[in-house]
Amino acid sequence: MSVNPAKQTELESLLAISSGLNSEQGNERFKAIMHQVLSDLCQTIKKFDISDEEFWLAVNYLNELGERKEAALLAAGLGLEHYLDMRADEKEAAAGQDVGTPRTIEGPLYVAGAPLSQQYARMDDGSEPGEPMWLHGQVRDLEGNPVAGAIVDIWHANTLGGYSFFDQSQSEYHLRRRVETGADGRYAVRSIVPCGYGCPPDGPTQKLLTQLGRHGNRPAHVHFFVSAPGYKHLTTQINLNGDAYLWDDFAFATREELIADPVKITDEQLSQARKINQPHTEVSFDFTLVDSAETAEETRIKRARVME
Ligand code: MBD
Ligand code: FE
Repeated sequence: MSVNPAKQTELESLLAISSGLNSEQGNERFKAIMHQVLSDLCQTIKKFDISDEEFWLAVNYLNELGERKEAALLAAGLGLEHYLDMRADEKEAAAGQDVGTPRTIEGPLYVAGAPLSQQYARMDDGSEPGEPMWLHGQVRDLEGNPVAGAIVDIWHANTLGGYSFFDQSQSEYHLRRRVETGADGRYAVRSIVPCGYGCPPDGPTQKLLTQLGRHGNRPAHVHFFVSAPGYKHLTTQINLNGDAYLWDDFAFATREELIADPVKITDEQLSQARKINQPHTEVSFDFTLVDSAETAEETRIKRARVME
């Protein structure tokens, strides 16, 4: 791209050169995006008459964010990850495509490679005295037929809102399992009822949210990747009804169709059949997958993930 310096202000010339517009090398799309971002930033600096002190505070904040590995957490908290979902929903609606179970954000706490088993798994290691949870359901297609061989990849927090791997006090892959559905499309796991998540109170994400007058809490929830050959990959979560943060999620992931009602089970025979042998909480959730002829749609989007 060529730049005519005669027709530009000093700022325009600076931004054109700093984003490589006068270079033959580099990536054109990236240059155009950087040029927009830098222009917007300079406009903001001017509009708010940002002081040097404020500017360097912001630069140092980025370093803190990186040091604490919280950039993806902040992206969720600022609603940007949810905005990606809004755009994906919009595109599907505009194309008149079928939708099954709605998507919602993955969040920053997935770990790939959880143990895989058939139809059933126990997710907790028995080390916590939490309320036992029987979480189960069926994976179906748009016609309501069971989807066999679907992989239901499940992860959730413990009773303190912590996720294994990120919370080093938990055992490896604690509360993380993959279950493959059988001919009936069903999955079932025994686990413990999760508690809601809160951002690290001493971290940069919470620091920013506090400046916005916001909290950094999420309602109790369970994450899912659901995938099967011939179907569009689904990234979603369920939120447990009754949580105070159900409609006040700092990450904007709650959707009407994704709320699950926890049911208290006191029936002894049922508890024994599930080998829980005590009163527990049942959570039922079925998934509807949309068929796809494009194999690229069968897999989750590419993003940096632990163990992947
Ligand atoms: C979580 O558990 C989560 O799901 C998201 C989106 C952000 C922070 C913690
Ligand atoms: Fe989560």
